Amino acid sequence: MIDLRSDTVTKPTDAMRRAMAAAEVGDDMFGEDPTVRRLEDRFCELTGKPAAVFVPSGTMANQLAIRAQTEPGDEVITHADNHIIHYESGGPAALAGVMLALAPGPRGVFGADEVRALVRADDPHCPVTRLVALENTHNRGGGRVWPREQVREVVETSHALGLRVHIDGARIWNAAIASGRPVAELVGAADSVSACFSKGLGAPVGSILASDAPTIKRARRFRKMFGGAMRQAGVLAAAALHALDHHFDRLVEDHAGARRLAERLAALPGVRLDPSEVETNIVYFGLADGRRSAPEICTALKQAGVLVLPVGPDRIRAVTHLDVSPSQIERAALAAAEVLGR
Ligand code: TLP
Repeated sequence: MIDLRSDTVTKPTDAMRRAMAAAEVGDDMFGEDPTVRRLEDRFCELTGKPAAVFVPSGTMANQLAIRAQTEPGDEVITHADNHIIHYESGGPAALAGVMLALAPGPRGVFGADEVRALVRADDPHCPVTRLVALENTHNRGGGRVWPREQVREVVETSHALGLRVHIDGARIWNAAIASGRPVAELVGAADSVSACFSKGLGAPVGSILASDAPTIKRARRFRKMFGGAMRQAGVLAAAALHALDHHFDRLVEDHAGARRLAERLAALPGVRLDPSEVETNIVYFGLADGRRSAPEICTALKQAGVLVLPVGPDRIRAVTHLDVSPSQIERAALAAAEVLGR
């Protein structure tokens, strides 16, 4: 099976497993796991933020960022297509008790104007707008990289309005490789940033949140409250450190593979896709002719040995990663030609 459903499906390599087995560990709840500390320090260096906390998942990193930077009843401005709305089980409402104000914009990106339009007046009738949350790369936006200038504008405008900014950087690594810029530059003056080691970097578990020290202190309390404080988590942090050392630069291969796949798909009848929009490792394509639904096409592709994800009635997602080789991408394109050409 060629599994293109997500970059979360990667399995730890033998070298990663050896690094995990050799990890020095301690009780992280007592702040005594040296490998977790090393990973948190490394992420601080990468992002230019003073403090970080290792967590089990990207969802928890985002939810801690929201909970730590808001109070119940506050409002968070975010793009209507962001992961925190669609795929975090209603966490912002359930865990932080916040409202979400939805910004429009092409493929997951919005600008300073949208922030200005959505920020609430200082009026006791209204919720308090407290946080702006953006996502880079943007998952449902087809792995789109936020233009750096636009991040800067949104952050500056938000700060001028007294709002904090969180970046869901689950795939910030892909954004860095695609734009050729260091992570710290992409994050800029945003107040918090999360990132995942368990997606394109290929670690089995683990995400992280960086911010200023008081925010991370608060996030650590909520991590405990949400059940995400771990003990000898160094075995997981070791996988993440190994991933940063060995799987970061190679993301360029995933991006090339996604572009090749997109070009092949775009040439098929009834497929709606602009390959020039594929900047990183995520390819979404639409089914234009209405003959078969996305779930039907996905079932047919599965029978041909290729797993992809239906995202709605006429949209499908394919994601490249560490565990798909160039020849497997070629085979997936051939299978798609066979299924969609029928
Ligand atoms: N996304 C998963 C699914 O939940 C859709 C995927 O397969 O892409 N932020 C972004 C932008 C993400 O894409 C994801 C995972 C997360 C956060 C959450 O990470 P996890 O799965 O570790 O909770």
